[in-house]
Amino acid sequence: MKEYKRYLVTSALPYANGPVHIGHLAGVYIPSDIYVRYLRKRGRDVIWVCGSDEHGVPITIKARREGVSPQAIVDKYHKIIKDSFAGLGISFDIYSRTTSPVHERTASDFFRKLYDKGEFTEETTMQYYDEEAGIFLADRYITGTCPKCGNDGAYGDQCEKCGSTLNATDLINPRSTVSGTQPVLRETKHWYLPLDRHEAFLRGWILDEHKEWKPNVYGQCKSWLDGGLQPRAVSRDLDWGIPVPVEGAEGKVLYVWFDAPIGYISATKELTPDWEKYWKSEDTRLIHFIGKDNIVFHCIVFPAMLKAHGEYILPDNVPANEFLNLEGEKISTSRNWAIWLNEYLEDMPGKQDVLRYVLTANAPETKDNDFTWKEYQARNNNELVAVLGNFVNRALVLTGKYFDGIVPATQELTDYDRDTLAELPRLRASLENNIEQFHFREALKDAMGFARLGNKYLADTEPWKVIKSDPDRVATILNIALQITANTAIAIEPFMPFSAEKMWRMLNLEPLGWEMLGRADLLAPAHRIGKPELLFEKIEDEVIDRQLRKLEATKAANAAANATVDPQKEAVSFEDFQKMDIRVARIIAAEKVAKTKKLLKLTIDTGIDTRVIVSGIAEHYTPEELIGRQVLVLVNLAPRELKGIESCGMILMASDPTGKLMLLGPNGEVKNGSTVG
Ligand code: B3M
Ligand code: ZN
Repeated sequence: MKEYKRYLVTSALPYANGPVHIGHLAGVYIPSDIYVRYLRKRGRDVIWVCGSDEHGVPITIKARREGVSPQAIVDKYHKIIKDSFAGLGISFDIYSRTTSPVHERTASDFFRKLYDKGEFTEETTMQYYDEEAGIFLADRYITGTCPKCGNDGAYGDQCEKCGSTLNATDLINPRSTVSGTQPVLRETKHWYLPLDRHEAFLRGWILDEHKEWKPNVYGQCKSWLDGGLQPRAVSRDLDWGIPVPVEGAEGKVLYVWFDAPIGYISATKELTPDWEKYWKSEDTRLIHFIGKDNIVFHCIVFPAMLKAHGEYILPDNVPANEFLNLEGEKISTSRNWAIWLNEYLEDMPGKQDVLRYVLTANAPETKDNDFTWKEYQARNNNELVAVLGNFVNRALVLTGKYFDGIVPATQELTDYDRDTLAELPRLRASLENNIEQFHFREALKDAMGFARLGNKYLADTEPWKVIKSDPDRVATILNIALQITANTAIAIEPFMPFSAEKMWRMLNLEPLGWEMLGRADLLAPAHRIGKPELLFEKIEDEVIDRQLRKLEATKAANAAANATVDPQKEAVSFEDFQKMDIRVARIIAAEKVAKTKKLLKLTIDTGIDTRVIVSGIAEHYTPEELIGRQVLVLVNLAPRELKGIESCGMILMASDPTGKLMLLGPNGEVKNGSTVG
């Protein structure tokens, strides 16, 4: 492989129309943070840029819905996103935004350069227009039925169900998401990037020269290229975005996917006056971390733009991940089905590394994966607490107890000691290899391998038993255990920086560099270690149950929002209706029916008699809430037996679409026995 002098790492710019969630983290930000922390720790010249994607229709739609300006939306979410990334230890060198003046100028100049070089074509086409709202309907402003899979919620640019990229005019039965009306076709002029002109180049560059790309990335590129590339519009009729910098382009802005990737360049410019060294030298290795829905833009469209521009390098790799689901369902911003990073940080203070660990251990590297709170709990309790935390704690506490916190010198080494120490460089080699290949799940296993090795070593050598008979042997054992502890701290640092920092404090050492990893002389004899603290705490069921209840509440809210009322039943005659004898009655006693969850035994004064009715409302009302209330009762329903109790009649209730039950009664006091009809 080519030797590079420096690295330029980018991570997809999140849309500033909502907070980031665990899907974004697992797919993009945690892997790139691990990679960059590793490169820095190895002393490589690396910069890592990111920022908020603040243009495009997702932002204007949100603004319209909330009745505020797009600027207000992006200001709000840019701050939430930026702060929450920092809270999780995502260590960008810069987190910028695409409404920054540097970006507007950079993107505008980029467009102008391509325009002047004749790299665009101009086309006048018919596009959908909303006559009521008075706007052209780009991208997500329009929905309809996907021509490929029949999903009737497909957008004008993409079907989220089958993943196809669409043009608004492909949609069957198009509707405006602004007014709900059926749009009409109107003429409009736009600039297009003729991707077909770059097809031969892209084929050679990707299919021949980048066979090492991940199979999911390479495969997607190949199918795009095999399908033949089409010109793509790079402008839109919108009033939010960077104005198209040419004559006769009033009311037109750059397409968000044209300006957003240029955001990587602008952010680098804002970060360092040396930015050209990173973007214009073949000695730089450019790597884009993205999610799978962004592959075409980063592997085909942006490289074509960079190539057409002529001054910039192209990405050497684009390690895109698949998607993460949540409790078996697709994560969705619009359905609020997600774990939002800002909420996680509030709900689970001090547990940044737990999330980083779980999302890496279970990262959707080669296929879609599922996050569950139960797995989160199990990985915390069985791996972080029981393996990593337990090992580090034992090594430090025993050193405190037997040697007063002073690192003991080794005496004679046994074969087992030597075999154990020989594992250290082997684990290092595997860890490095996995990180360099973007196999972060495997790399994390290697990092945890140091702690597993130490745990096993202590369990096998049992210093707590040997101390009575052979304190010299224990000196050797604890020296080795402490060397493994320091190795563990180096190895886990890219993955769990907060815990690594704690470990350095406990070891009373400045963080050691990567070059020390694998060695057995990281702590000198006579060095005094610091105070042991707990690295991880067990997570109890109630903490997990609270999170699960939060998700259930989301489900209930979605169900209520989407619920449709039942269609009308078959007609009945007036005579049939009159057969039903409905009365106002009062509940005079109520108690739970033993061994059931739902049933209450109610004693009712119907005005005719006093009788018992068994009713399935125990989950909705307590007995105390019911006593004394007037309700409506169908009194001539044939009696039936429920749980051994004869129930004579039925209490009438409204049931809402989520299954919630509500009693009905007269609108004021009425004599019991009054008829209803
Ligand atoms: N904002 C899309 C997304 O979040 C987009 C990425 C831009 S990267 C230049 O999926
Ligand atoms: Zn579809």
